[in-house]
Amino acid sequence: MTRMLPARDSTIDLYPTRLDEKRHMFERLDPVVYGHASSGPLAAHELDDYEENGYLFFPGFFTADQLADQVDELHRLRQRDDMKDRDGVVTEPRSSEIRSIFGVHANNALLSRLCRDPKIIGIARQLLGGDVYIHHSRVNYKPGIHGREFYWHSDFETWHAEDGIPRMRAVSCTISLTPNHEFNGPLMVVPGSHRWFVPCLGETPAGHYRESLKHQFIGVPEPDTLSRLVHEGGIRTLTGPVGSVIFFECNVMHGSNSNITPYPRSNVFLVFNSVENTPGEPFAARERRPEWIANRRNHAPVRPI
Ligand code: 6CS
Ligand code: FE
Repeated sequence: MTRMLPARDSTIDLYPTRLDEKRHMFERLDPVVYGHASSGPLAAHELDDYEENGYLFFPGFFTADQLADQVDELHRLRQRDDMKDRDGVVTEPRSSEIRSIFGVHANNALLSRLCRDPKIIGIARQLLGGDVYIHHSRVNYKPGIHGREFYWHSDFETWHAEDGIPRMRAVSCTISLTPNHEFNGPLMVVPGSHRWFVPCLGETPAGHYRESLKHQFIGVPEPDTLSRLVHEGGIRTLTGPVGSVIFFECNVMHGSNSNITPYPRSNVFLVFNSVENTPGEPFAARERRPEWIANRRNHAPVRPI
């Protein structure tokens, strides 16, 4: 059973992390599913599945035809020479290729349309129980040959520590724009891990996001904790064709391997947060992250197109 807390004070730190001494993981204090089967596109068994495992996977949610324009856009953006020096564009750790472009829900007409797809918004609203806004969005390119890994982490741990998101009431959504094979660094999740909060070791350095978006060392689990979660829940590798969609709970432990194949693994990545869970001051960092990664200005509910 999830322990529920009646009071809503968004300045109380319920999930202490970035500590100087190891603390054991503990059960989450927030619900996993906030809505009901009657309020959206997901059936009761899908909500139960999400509650239990922390993610839902829909291979072929969109057809490749439906995403043809977005796939073209992905290649166009990558080839533009003026992209690399912009705010919100992150390159690979050991090459100048683009790793991520942030803010695509706001600054790219074609991709923003995809981000407001009625069924995607319907699912996010149903899981989070009402109005949602986008905390951040990005394209993750994971280029061929030089695409480096995303080490194991819980997204919520970072958003709580560095962005001041108080509670676990957010969901990440990825939409594949290339096939995600078992060999080109697809998403791996640890089913059931979302039920545990894993406090992490180490103070957040100044400007941490510049480093962590390329290679994350702070805000990651200790090896023994990761092993425990994996021994309990196993690992699922989410592979599928262009147009596959994954919804994963903000606190599920996940990561992806590097891509040394010639096949890029590119996804649109969206973070939906409940309008009742907006960020305050960071809980474990000295400074706020920039707007392009932690939206504090526009919490207007996303409206489907
Ligand atoms: O920085 C973020 O918001 C997200 N990105 C990474 C690589 N790790 C933490 C979190 O998922
Ligand atoms: Fe993540």
